[in-house]
Amino acid sequence: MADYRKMWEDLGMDVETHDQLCEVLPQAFGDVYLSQENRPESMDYYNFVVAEIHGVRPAELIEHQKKGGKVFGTFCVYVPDEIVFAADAIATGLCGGSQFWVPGGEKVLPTNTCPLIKASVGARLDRTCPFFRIADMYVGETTCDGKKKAWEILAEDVPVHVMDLPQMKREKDVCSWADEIRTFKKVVEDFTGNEITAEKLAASIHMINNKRKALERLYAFRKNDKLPISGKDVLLISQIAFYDDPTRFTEMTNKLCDELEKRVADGVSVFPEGTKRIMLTGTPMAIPNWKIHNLVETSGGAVVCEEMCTGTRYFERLVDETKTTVDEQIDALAERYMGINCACFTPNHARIDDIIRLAKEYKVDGVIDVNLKFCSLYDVEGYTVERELQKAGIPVLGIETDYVDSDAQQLRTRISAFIEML
Ligand code: BJ8
Repeated sequence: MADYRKMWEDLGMDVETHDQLCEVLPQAFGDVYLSQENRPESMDYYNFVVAEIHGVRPAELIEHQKKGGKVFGTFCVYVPDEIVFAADAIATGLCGGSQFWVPGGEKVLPTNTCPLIKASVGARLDRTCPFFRIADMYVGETTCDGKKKAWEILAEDVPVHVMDLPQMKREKDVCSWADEIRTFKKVVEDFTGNEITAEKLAASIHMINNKRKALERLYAFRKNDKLPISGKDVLLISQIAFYDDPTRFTEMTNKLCDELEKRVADGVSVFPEGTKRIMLTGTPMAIPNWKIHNLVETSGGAVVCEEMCTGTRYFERLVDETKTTVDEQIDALAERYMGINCACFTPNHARIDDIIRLAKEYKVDGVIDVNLKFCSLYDVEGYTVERELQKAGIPVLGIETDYVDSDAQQLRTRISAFIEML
């Protein structure tokens, strides 16, 4: 990695502790990613983004701030990035996916809190992630109890705006989410000093839709019998989608898809024939959480789809681009975002329908329901997910894990046994 020490110091980071992360990440990335054979050449871009993860993009964000622009940090796929970009600001995902940040979170949160929340709080309070330092404002939401309370702790250290997400999907709930987006628009306008016009919002809706289309195109290659790209690589791309420049990301992902098209035409597969096709469903996998994909793909399986926020929930369905007033555009945003099926909603049958539909579309042999420890939403919903999958005749394995590696061996045994019986 190039030398970003000065930048990190200027951001007020704890550079020495951060050095420890810089030491382990390349090794982990090398073991999980660079060890794969026959990767598409266009993965070089994403390799570069990871190699420079705390350098290149943070430097771009700082450049943007120097020109008077603002940066908003988000934690959930319900928060509409379109509003942020329409105010000439930048949105960047902030969810922590590494055990490295967990002890920092545990200083202020109960140990039995989900690792995603602990890592996110730890990354801020320990000053060991540039993205968490750079974001001028955090945007939280009322999805789960742990997050709701974590915003109060973070708000003591950084401006936080919390969006009140309804937890049912009646018509009045969609209207209430539209109102919440209107309030968010006002907050963003006041914070940036930039007005969000219909023209600007139309442009940002178009830009984010294009990103969704590129991801949809990428995922479609995984429906092929011969898989031109590994599940691990697609996970990495999904994770990078949360913080890369959206236009560049779309361009690079489409370029990769062009290469994959050729691979399909040439009959290239990165897995031997007969490799079992696995779909993952459950809680999100924030970067650098590659654990389960790595276990599946080194135990005789291939991950062909993720019904997750780092997966299909992030890109399925577009925002209607035909609306011409800001009011109508916001209604269209509310419609699209309320179509995401997170376990924080009740009832949430639509998620089960999604899982079964995706299992068919991606021709999966089995589903692994992966839940982060202490996420009671997905844990409880796992009961219905697993029962309905069994009813549909789709084999399912439920697992609970967190960011530590100590359970990897035990998980490998269970995952290998599951794959073997498919
Ligand atoms: S839309 S999944 S990104 S809330 S933090 S709920 S794992 S206990 S992340 Fe999420 Fe939005 Fe839903 Fe997706 Fe559980 Fe942890 Fe809560 Fe979590």
